[in-house]
Amino acid sequence: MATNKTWSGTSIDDLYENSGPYSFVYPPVTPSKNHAVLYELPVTLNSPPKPHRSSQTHHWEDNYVKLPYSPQNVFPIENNETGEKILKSRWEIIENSLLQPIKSSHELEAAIKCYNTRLSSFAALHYFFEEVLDEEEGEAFFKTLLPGIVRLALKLPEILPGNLPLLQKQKCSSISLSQLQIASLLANGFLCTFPWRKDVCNTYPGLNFASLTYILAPVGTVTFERKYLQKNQFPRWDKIENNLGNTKVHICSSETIENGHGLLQVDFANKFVGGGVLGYGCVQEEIRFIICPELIVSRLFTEELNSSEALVIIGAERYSNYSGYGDTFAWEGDYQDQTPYDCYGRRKVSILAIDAIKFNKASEQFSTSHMLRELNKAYVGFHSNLTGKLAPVATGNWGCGAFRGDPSLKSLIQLMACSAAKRYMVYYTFGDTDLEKTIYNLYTFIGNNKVTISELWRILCRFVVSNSNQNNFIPYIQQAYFDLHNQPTITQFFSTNSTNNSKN
Ligand code: AR6
Repeated sequence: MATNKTWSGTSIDDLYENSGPYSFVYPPVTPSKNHAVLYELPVTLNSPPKPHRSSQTHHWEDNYVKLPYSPQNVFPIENNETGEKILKSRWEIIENSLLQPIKSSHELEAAIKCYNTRLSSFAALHYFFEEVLDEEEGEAFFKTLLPGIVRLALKLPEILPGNLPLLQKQKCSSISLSQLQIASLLANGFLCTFPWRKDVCNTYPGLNFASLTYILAPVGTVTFERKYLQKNQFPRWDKIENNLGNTKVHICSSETIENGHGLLQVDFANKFVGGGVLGYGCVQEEIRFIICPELIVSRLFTEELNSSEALVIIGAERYSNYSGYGDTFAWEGDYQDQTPYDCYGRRKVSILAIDAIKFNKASEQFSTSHMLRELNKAYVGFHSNLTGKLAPVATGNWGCGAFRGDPSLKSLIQLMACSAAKRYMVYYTFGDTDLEKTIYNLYTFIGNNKVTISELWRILCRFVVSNSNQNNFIPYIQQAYFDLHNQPTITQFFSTNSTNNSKN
């Protein structure tokens, strides 16, 4: 039967339980010690939410983002006559420099270097204006777009008067910001007004920022939630008896994660979220951050993720279409995001940043400690204390590109984590139809044999012991399963007849 079907397993409609993509639960926005809400509630979506003012300001303290307009942000200036150094408000210098007419990338460089002397080369920015943009585009940038970015940046004290805490290691905490606040922070990032962070230099040649045309102020909000679990909060993978076949799986070779509407969409992250987005990276994470630039602001306050942590971002809007990948990546115009809002003004889209381990040698990933780390990392991202219908996970070859993992192993690890976290899984194979079949066959085998998490875990661990060749991984799983149950042959692999199974 010839068919153009590009998916296997459970249908997407079945995963949506026939109530469409937007019927899953979202965590509430309730201000608390662990949830900083930087705007006033409730959100109306008629105009940008009003900023929340704090009674005490913490704009220059260790556990907070140091905001450039803080009076404590000072800059040494030399007195021309006496040669003496005096401290001046850096925000005043920023305002004075940026309000001068700026007509070229060289003038922009000079303006920025008045208040940020740590920056080195602007060569890429100059190259972009001189060699990539045509004259008209360059003029439009300096006439219209740049003054808009400057205005947005300089309004930061009004737009974000509250305290912006850091999402620090080993703490579960959340920040909710309005889209306008994020835009203003990004505008400041673009203009390098955060002098105390080295990574801000990498803003160049990030002229993807130029696509941030916030001419109509966005009215929505975004929540950034850092998730952390302590050691004793993880499942005992060698003990849980969940039947993996009960986890519904949809495997698709034609779509990509960002089109998994309503699902918990995985960002194949770096432990420094965003990875190379402000530098030279252009793979899954960077592309996601470029098309949904509100994600970039997470870099301001999200401390490096450790192995039992994840970051979830709810509500980031998508602004761009794209084509290609890596070297062939190209911007393909505006994307009109039609995702509906939740009752807190957030687009109903959740993005989960989890960083896989980068393997130098393929065989390393089969070590028990590495598999355990990856399982726990996926689990901390997938699990939720919410009651209600949890969104299925939209994932794929997590850790299998730049980080050189093996998709078969990673698909099993993610299946186990989904099962333990009580979520279904959508696996996008990124155009790979063979992988679609492989994963479907593995999953069918697991389902037919009612393989449990603990059984699969033990089988995976033995693979290390037997030190088998990585290419034999899939036959190994199947044979090891039969060995575990003393079944004589390997011929029953994909039998749909479960009466052959040793369990019932
Ligand atoms: N949807 C589904 N699958 C995708 C998509 C997509 N949109 N894009 C890529 N893939 P990679 P990693 C598949 O290399 O190995 C970044 O710099 C495709 O098969 O981005 O976890 C981060 O900041 C691709 O080969 O993720 C980290 O530093 C595979 O997913 C580092 O890369 C893996 O994509 C993470 O590397």
